[in-house]
Amino acid sequence: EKKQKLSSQNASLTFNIPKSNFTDWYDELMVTAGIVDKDHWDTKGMPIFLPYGYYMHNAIMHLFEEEYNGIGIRQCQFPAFIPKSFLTREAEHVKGFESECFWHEDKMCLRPTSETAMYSMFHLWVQSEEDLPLMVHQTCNVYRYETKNTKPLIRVREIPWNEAHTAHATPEDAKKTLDDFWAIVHRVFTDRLSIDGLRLRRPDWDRFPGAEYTDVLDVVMPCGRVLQSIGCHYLGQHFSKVFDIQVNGENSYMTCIGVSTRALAAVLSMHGDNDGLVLPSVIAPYQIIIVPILGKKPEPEMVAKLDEMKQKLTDAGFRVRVDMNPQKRPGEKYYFYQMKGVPLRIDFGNRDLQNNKFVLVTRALDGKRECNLDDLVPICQEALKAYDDALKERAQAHLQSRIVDVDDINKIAEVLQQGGFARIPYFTMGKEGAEGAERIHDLCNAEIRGYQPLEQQPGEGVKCIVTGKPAKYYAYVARSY
Ligand code: PR8
Repeated sequence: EKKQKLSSQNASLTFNIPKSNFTDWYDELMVTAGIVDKDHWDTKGMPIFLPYGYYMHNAIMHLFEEEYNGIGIRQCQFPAFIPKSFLTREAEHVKGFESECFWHEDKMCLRPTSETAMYSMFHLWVQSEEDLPLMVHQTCNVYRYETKNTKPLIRVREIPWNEAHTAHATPEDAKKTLDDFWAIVHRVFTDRLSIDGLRLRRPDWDRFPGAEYTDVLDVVMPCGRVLQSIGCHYLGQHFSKVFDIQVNGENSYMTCIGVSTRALAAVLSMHGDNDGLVLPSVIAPYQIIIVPILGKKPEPEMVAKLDEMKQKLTDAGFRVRVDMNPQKRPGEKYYFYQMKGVPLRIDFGNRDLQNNKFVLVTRALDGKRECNLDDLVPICQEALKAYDDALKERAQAHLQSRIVDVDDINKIAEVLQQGGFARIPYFTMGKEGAEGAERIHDLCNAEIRGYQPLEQQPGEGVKCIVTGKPAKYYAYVARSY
């Protein structure tokens, strides 16, 4: 059975796990749709990225790379091994990461993240004012010795990602770059990938090791648990002090941001449905599949027309395929491409050839339409835009429906039954708040994920629902991956 699944050419594959059973749906779809192979490689948390899945991850990385290049962050590539003496230099950083490192006996580790590698070079590259800001990014793999349950794309030990790192002369300049990062995250996640999440500032007890503060993008998954899909950190001078990155005696102010295969996991989970994947057009390996309805022996006229259609669509910038496989019935092909999440399908038979028509079916939206073949390109352009917009609307409505205000600690668990966030008034995000967070955890098995830095916080008279003290923040509580 496994062997059969490996062949992505096998168009008889259908997918029939309801999304309401999210864990099985996700695990099974990863394999059936050809995203990863986790069953034939015996290393925990390191699945093989198959071409269909890798295309999409790579497409997301390119979206970020282009955005970063656009604001002058230049791409580079550092070695995967980090000398122990570098990793251990920033005290909090090493404390946070040493148990997650794959250590090599030669006093090195595989990078769990690249601050210490890059900043040991920033020390050399920053000599004078002209060298600031120094901004680089790299697309690479990092390695973390994850001990919790691993899960394809979501929690892996070899993590394909992109990380950007910047150093600035002033805190203002560094923080402006953080604003740029969030604008980029919005453009990529919301405008292009049609998904949405909450930007949250993590409490002090849950910061990135070595950061002054940490902002994340938490996406509510279909099962109701949240997934941290972006980590964006203000490092202040923590690293520049110990790596001696300075100009005229002033240590630099630093930032970093990382985006991993979790972005793809969020996209696939959010948009998919009972029939399989539903892909936003920007990452779909092919956006249009043409399924001809052929007789035993296709007429030359038919073949020529299909070639012409494919060419026209390709010239207009679409990624298109024609499935000429005579072994499979059109019905089998429909199910297969549905499962693969191809946004648009064109059915084309002899009758259509004679009438100068084609039939257009949009994935996940209702209805089949008969269209005039002369309008092939504009109709596909419109249909694809409407499709991406519909996905975006659906995702935004999903997020909004998953935020519920709660004013009684005993009601949090009930609200979290349906998943998403419970928003509670809370007294602090400082380290002294950790105890109350633990109480919440014990009571309802959920975490304080943080507060929205751009949201209006509670006014006078609002009380923390855990301690009864004046509430300074609206804290978002959720169960997470
Ligand atoms: C940093 N330093 O490291 P971060 N599997 C998949 N994705 C993961 C995993 C994993 N095991 N662990 C983390 N991520 C900073 C920023 C350079 C770049 C994803 O930050 O530790 C999560 O989405 O927050 C996380 O937010 C992101 O990588 C960046 O990791």
